[in-house]
Amino acid sequence: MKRILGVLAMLVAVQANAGEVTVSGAWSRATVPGQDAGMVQLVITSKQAAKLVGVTSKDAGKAELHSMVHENGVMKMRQVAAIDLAAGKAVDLGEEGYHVMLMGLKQPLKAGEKTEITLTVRFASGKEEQVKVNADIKPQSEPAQQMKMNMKM
Ligand SMILES: [Cu+2]
Repeated sequence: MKRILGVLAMLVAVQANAGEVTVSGAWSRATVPGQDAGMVQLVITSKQAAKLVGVTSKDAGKAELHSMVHENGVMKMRQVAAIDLAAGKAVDLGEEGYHVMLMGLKQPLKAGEKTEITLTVRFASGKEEQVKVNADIKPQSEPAQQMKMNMKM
């Protein structure tokens, strides 16, 4: 019994040390020649109520949080200051109409490689957490991905 309690205590300790924020399924599409911007999609979950308030990228001159909105039948992208993250809820940026925009790419996004972004999450307490994310770069022609992009755009 003591041993089991010890194991449980260890598990609890490991969980407490884990970040408050988890990110999964981060991906971007490979760029075509001449394209110097890219989008990253991901699913983010915060244990506490928080907001995604910023993003940086070493691979791009500038990274921003963007929304996509339909306006008179035209899809427009806009920078947003923050994206709400309800406690414990997995937020799929794509499904919510958001994406991370990479502008002024320093090099093409090549399929099979990864691009790293750093997200800034601000909790209700005001405390912030930086979350490094490696997004998989997928080929242009991957059917499943194209389908997804078509649905979003
Ligand atoms: Cu955008």
